[in-house]
Amino acid sequence: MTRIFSGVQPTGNLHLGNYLGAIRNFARLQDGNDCLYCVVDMHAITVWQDPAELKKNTREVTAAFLAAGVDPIDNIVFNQSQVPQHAELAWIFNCVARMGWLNRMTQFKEKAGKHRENASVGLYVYPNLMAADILAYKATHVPVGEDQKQHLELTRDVAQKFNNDFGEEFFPIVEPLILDSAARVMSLRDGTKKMSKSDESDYSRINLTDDPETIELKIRKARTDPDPVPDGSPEGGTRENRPEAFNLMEIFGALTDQTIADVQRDYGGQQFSAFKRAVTEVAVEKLGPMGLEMQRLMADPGYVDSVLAGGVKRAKEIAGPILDDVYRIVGFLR
Ligand code: AQP
Repeated sequence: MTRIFSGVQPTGNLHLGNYLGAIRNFARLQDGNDCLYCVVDMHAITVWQDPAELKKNTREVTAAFLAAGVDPIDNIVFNQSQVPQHAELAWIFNCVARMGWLNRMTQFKEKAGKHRENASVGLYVYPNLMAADILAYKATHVPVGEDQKQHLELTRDVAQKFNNDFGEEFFPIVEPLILDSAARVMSLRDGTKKMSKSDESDYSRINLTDDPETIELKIRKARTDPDPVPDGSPEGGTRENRPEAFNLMEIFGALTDQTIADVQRDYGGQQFSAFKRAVTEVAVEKLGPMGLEMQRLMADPGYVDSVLAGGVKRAKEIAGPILDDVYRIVGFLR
């Protein structure tokens, strides 16, 4: 059986990119696989989080999983901090991973930026916690976007080194799950930057809780150029020279399960004003019901918390014995 682990950080402003790049696929992967879907609150605090907001955002991500169709009975839905084995295994991995490996992580460099000396130590060792998230369950597959490939490679290196150091094939060497349906969604204001929770401009993203009027406004205001929708001909341009145009086409394609070629065939040569109306219609149709369901769930925090508590119990049942074995292998007295 394939065991899949994936997580989303409760850092607020869940958006269309999180949905098309990750959460939508959670529901698609659940059939026939053993899936753990985690709200990674310990990753979130590697940068400052307001405590009250963190609680709210943790429930919001859980609500998004459920509203997107993840079944919490078939799958394990939980938040990371309630399962102590994540932190325990991360410490072991802090002692397995090498400084040189972490120094090469491009996401740390991007997130820490010029203020490297002021970044938290947690942000630096984030990839070790991610390795622990996956290996505490001996997960075999992780759905990853382009941005997480390097971290997954580190998970493989950590598993391999642990196995070599202790002379036991204990951890599996996890495989990336590259999904055709996982889209990379770019900012509505700048087609060269990914749509992101932390972008200062709310107009750069469509939030999963936006109402239809807001979705319409954001798509209408989305940056494009004066040329018509690319039609696939050389004159129509490329993703490189028309990133915003291609981003809107990719969003439309992802929401309707069509390829760029399909979108070009149907809309190529039309004015963007007309195409934006089509994008709005499909975005409202797909996201509207989900946003409402998220709001309904958010209004019932007791229920959301009970889903997490059920997931936590099941997650501990898997991770507990694995950590016992790790401690035994390492030589800790039990
Ligand atoms: N723009 C995107 N397009 C496609 N997939 C995306 N993901 C994020 N942005 C896009 C995917 O969503 C999942 C959860 O991401 P995360 O919460 O762990 O954090 P992130 O990747 O750092 O997301 P953000 O929105 O960019 O947050 P900030 O601004 O806080 O850094 C992941 O599978 C991710 O690939």
